[in-house]
Amino acid sequence: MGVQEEASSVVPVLPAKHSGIPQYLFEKATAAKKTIFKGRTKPAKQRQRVPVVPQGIERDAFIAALEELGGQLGKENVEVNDKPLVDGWYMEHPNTHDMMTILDEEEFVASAVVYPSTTEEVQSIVQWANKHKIPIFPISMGRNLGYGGAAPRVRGSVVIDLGRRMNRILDINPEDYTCLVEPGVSYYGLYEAIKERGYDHLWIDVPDLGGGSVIGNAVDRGVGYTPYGDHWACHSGLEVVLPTGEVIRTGMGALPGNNTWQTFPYGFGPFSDGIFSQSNYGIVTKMGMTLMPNPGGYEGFMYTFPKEEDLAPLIDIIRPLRISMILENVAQLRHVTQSVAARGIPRSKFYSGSGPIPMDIVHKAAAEQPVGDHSWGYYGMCYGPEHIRKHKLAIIDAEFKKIPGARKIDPKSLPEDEYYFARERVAAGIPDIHELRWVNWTPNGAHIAFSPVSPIRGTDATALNDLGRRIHDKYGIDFFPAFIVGLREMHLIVEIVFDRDDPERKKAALDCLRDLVEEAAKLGYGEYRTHLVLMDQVAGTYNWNDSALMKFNEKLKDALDPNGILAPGRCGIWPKRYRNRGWEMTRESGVKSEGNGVEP
Ligand code: EUG
Repeated sequence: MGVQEEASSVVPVLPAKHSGIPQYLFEKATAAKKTIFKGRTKPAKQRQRVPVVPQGIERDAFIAALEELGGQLGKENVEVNDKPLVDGWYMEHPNTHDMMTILDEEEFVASAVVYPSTTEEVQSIVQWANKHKIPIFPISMGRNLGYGGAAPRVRGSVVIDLGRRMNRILDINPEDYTCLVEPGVSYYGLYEAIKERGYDHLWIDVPDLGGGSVIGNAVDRGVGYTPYGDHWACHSGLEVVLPTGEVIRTGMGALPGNNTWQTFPYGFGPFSDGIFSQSNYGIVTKMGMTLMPNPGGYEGFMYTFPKEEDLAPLIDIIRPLRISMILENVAQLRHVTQSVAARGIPRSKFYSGSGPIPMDIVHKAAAEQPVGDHSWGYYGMCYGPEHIRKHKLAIIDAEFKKIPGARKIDPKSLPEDEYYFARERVAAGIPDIHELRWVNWTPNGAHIAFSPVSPIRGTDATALNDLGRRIHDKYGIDFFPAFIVGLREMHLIVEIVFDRDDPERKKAALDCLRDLVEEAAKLGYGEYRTHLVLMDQVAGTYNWNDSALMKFNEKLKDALDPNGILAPGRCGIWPKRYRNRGWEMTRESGVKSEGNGVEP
């Protein structure tokens, strides 16, 4: 049997394809694609469980319902998912399943994908779903990688791919520094549009990889690396289709004729936006986003620290500097193992044994790299004209050098293709694709994240880092921690890289994640975001006062979505029709993602 697919086609480019790469990254993306397919051994597989029909409706009735929907949207905008599950890669990703699945690949799959072109069509899809009681699952771009990608939580949901036909930039306002976008606008696309219009005074904030949807990332509360790194905090105004088909505009958007929708997020009355992030209460069809002023200069910097134990004192040095904005951006403090992997060289070139790669091998590999050996690397950015930067950089230098053996890396000593420069671009709001490289660590490289939050404190960093190391060792998994430093908290992002064609390593990764979530909760730590497979478990850790918060969430769900059609189970919120029927995924339920039917 041959490999699942070949790297034959060219990488799709913007603006011809809404999910494409900008021209300036074309060669880099082409090279990335080649490397990824070089490491691919996963064979082409026959579909195992077709047709996919969601529970609660008979097959014939479902097919008739899809035909009815095709009549409304046009046949070409309703696709049945009965073809092979092609994983593709980052730039050519599927919208039918999780390309990095940790379960059997037939678990989290769509029954069909539909493509609305307007908010009105989204409303009609929602009305259709209510009429037939069919679960629907909206995606914007479908690049929520590490957290489930495009896959629905309930097997057989009809995925609404909003991005393919709703990808307009409705406004870029160069005076207010705001924009208004549809779900199919990626960071790549927004960046290109701003350049094209000559708005050099406007900056955007981008995550590590720029292919994600600006809306999708914000509603899942993703992060970027400029001072505007908290995407949800920086949005202003939503248009939302409710699970019963009505459409609302939040904040100032409720006032006809306003010109404040993108500048004042709150409007009047309860601030509703929060319930439409990390939830299943509505489908966001438009979102306003604030843009950053070009600071008039910037300078990236990197420091390395030699010892594992430098983590705690360093974090305690970072905290006051970050809160006072001497450290201005959402920076990353990365462990050396991930930095070694970020060269894109497979792990097998360094180590062929089982169990986690020994640290002496990692240090030896790091010593041969341009940055040199270290345990922790801080990637930061200073903004503004030179005389202002100088002042801040001097304070940072004096503080960081309190750690014995701290080294400031001179960017001029690094080759052009070094990872450092990708971090620098990202912290300057220039989208990149470099971060993908460590996925080549294993054959058929996939990743899934463990993402707890803590205050910016050395004791917390150590507690989470020790916990992570201990549990990774237990399962023989390489440990890739990176602290992403917000204003008063840190997201610890631990990426588990695994071979998605190796059932034993997939099981180890899932068992490891279950332990991590459980043990972190015992210490008082919770996740900021999670993968479909962990949503019930993570939601279950937020259980203060007899799970009062989940009871409240369920009350909202039942009021807003009485038929339980919208993204059932997303973020652990199950509608009444699914409750108490074994749909939750926990350690006990193993790898089975479906429950036993739904209420008629
Ligand atoms: C990263 C990855 C995440 C996330 C935040 C940051 C960066 C990785 C996969 O999830 O939630 C380098």
